[in-house]
Amino acid sequence: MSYKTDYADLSIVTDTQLMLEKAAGDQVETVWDRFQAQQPHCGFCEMGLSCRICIMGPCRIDPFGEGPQKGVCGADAEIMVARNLGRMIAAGAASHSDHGRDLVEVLAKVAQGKAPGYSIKEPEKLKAVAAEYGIDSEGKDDLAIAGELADAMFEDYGSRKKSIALISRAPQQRQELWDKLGITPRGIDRETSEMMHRTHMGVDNDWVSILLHGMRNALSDGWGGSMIATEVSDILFGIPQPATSTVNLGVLKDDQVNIIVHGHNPVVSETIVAATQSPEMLRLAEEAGAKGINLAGVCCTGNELMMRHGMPMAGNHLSTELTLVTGAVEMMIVDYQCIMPAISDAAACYHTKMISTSDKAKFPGMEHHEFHPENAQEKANDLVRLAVENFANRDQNKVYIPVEPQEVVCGMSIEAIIGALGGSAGPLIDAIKAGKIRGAVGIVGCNNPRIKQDHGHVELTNRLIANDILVVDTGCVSVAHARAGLKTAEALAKAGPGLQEVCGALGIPPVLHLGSCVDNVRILVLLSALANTLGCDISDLPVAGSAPEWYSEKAATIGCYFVASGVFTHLGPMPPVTGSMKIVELLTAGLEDVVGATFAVEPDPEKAAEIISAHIEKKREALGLDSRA
Ligand code: BF8
Repeated sequence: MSYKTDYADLSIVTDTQLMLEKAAGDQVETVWDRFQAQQPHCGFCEMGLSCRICIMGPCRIDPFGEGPQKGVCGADAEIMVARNLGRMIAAGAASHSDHGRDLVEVLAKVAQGKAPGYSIKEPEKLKAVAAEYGIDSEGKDDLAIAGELADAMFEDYGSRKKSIALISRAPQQRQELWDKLGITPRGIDRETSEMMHRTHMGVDNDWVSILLHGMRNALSDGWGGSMIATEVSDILFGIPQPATSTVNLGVLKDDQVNIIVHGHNPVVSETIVAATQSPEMLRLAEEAGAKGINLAGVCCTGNELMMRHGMPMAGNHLSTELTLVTGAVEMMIVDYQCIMPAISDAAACYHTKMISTSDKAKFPGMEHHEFHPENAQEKANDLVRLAVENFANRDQNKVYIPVEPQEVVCGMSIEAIIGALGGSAGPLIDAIKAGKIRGAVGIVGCNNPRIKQDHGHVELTNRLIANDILVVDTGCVSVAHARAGLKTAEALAKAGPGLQEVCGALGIPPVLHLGSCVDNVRILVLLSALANTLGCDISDLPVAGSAPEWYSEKAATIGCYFVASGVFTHLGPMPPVTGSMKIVELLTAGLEDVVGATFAVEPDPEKAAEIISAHIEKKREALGLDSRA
């Protein structure tokens, strides 16, 4: 069924190339087949010039000026592009922030003693975050503090505050700038809801005004919903610490029960970890003829488990179907986000049981086992038992595990990075000032079949580290870098002399794993700490963000909160904005005078590395540091 035999054109990843060949032989359709079937994509949609917000339409605007220049309501290109981008940001913010809310609900249930299987793993962090919300922990037990913190966080989602709590972590001048621009996020749900309102026909028809609110909406995610998701995950499940693990399809075991967790929220997968380690389940697995139970992750749920438990990662976004094509997976358990609705079609060609767990994320071809804080522990045991029973249905003739696993250093939370630096950001700042490290780049986001899988990430990173630029990663990029061996001590050989010296002395690789996509907020926290220590704003730092293979609305939101926070941000694929050159100009140049940072779009990673390096040198010069500009 696969349309192309030269799989090296689709991915730089050896296991992907080999599995695509097996998929073709097994008649399994993949995301690349469906991508090909969609060609050519709609040019109006690619430019942001189509609108289906109301049913006077759908409408489109002719980019060549010959056909209609306005929708039925009168929306011109600027309004149409801005409305579409605004709704994209709202969807991304809603996704991350609803994930955060689910964690706060677990925190509240833990406080009430109604969530067996969950507990407060980090009481010190609980107290520290509670203090940021103005909660006095004196004389209170952990559960009482957890209850008050959950209530305070729920308030951040509402309409009663002038600003959300955790923006106080941003440098003072950044907070003042947001106030001046009128983009300080007031409530997490409020900003998303307001974006949907503003972009209804006949509300906000000033494209600048829509896009400014887009930044406020994105900030409500970055300094709100996503930040809450990360902090509560740390409180409930532990602050990640450096560990070694393994990555790629080689992490699957042909003689064990293989369970894959997929999605984003660790609420379900954490209970699965515990269940797979229980003596009862291990005994059942042995009775079924398996040598053990092997739990591995894909996408951001995988990142959450890798960060906190050193669990192996089988792959990233474009590898999710191929994980099943190994024929070695007894069960895939999904929560939500980035789970392709077609994934069960791949599972149907093998014995894999597909399980959905969230009331808000149901899929064709999956058995639904709904998890709640009250029943999660019990449900996790039920599912692992079902997976073990399914081992008997595996057809070993269909099993193909194509490669050996690659080692990776993971678990670099901010706390862990500061620990590796000896207790403060001082040594990192000294290395930047001395020019041994020129700057740092957060490379984040997805895979997208528009770009050869992992090529955008790995090529860019190779060039940056060779140029003495430290790289931190999250999301699907973290798997790309890990698969390419960039998160090992050996990868230092690829780094420039300064980066090699500093990372070598600290015993860390040149590329650091910061976690899942909500964990991009760890980058915001680190940048705030650096800016506060240097007495400058985030926009003054020699740093950048990059999403070389992004696909998701969530990634669009992340890009917007990076830029609104003052971080110059590179994108590989072009967002759907080229229908309005005024908006392209604003995003790639005009925003510099507004928030001190812009976007740059460049699909070629070699050129992107040059753009990013030049930006970093320019910032060094402005700070009075030595510059290669
Ligand atoms: O939140 S990097 S493909 S898995 S959207 Fe999705 Fe993109 Fe992967 Fe994680 Ni993030």
